[in-house]
Amino acid sequence: MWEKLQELKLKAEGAINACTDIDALNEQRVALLGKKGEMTAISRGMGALSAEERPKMGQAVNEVKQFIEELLAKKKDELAAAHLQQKLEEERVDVTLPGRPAAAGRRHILSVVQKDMEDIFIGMGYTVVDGPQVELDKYNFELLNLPKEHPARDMQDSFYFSESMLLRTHTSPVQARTMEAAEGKLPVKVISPGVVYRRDDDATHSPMFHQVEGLLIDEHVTLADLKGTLLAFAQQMFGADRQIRLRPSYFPFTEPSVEVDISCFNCGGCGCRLCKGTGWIEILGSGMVHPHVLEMSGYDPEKCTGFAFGMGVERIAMLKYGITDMRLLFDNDVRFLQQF
Ligand code: 2NL
Repeated sequence: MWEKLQELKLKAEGAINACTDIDALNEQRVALLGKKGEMTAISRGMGALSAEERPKMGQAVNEVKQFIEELLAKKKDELAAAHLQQKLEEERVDVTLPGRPAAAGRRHILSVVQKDMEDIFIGMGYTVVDGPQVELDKYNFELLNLPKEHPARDMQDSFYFSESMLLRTHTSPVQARTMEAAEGKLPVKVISPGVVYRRDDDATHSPMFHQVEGLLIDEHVTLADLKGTLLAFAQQMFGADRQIRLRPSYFPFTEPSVEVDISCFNCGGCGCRLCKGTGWIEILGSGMVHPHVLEMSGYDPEKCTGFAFGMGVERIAMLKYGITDMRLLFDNDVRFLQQF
């Protein structure tokens, strides 16, 4: 029996050390120490021993049991450590590899153009002002010399919430609000960019579009100042060799009123398809602020004058980037938008 125990001890040591994974180790545990295992078989044989031998043998059995248990525990730790090591090797991450580029979004071309326009006027000392899109008739029409029943209201038929409230048809009401808030203080030098709404819908008109309007009020402001300002804008937006041309026009809120053309940036003024052979392209409307408009907003037309202008962001963007259908700007097809 003693020999059997020594044999088992040696056999167990070899078998446990030979295990290469946790399943094999568990099999060995069952085979060695389990109910039907070899150790149990030896223990059972103890009954045949004499009273003298039994305690000695019992101690020896316990020592071998403990020895095997320690071996099993040690091997288990080793296998677990090896397993972890292997996993770490397999799943190693090279943090120095370049990452996959994230699909970055971009600004909508209209936002880019609007920002470019803002930056040019900021560079000339203008402040950007903002206001509500749902406007009162008073600011959208009344204070801009468009009293009720004025025929010019027909040109910009509007979306009404009530008789006195509507979606703004231009950003001029922001400037009317700015003048009112300034309480006659000079100068007023602002641009008001933003979305506006009109009941129009075809290839060249959208019910929702964007405008940048500008307003300068001070002492001794003349049409020459307006011309210089718009020339500077045209050259920064469309190229340093652009010229501008002023044609008489009509707006209810300016007097005199002018429409402004730039020399064609495609042909340089010789005449081409873009400028329809004229050498000139219309980009905006402007004029000297009507004395009555100044008066209604708390400014004395005997003491100060001003100029104002308004232009469509869509029109400027289409000209600059050769876009032929305005609806492309609002379809949100990324294949179109990604070009800019
Ligand atoms: C156009 C023409 C224009 C104005 C806008 C304006 C604003 C105030 C006073 C006087 Cl508060 N005028 N704005 C003046 C002339 C023309 O816009 O064709 N826009 C797309």
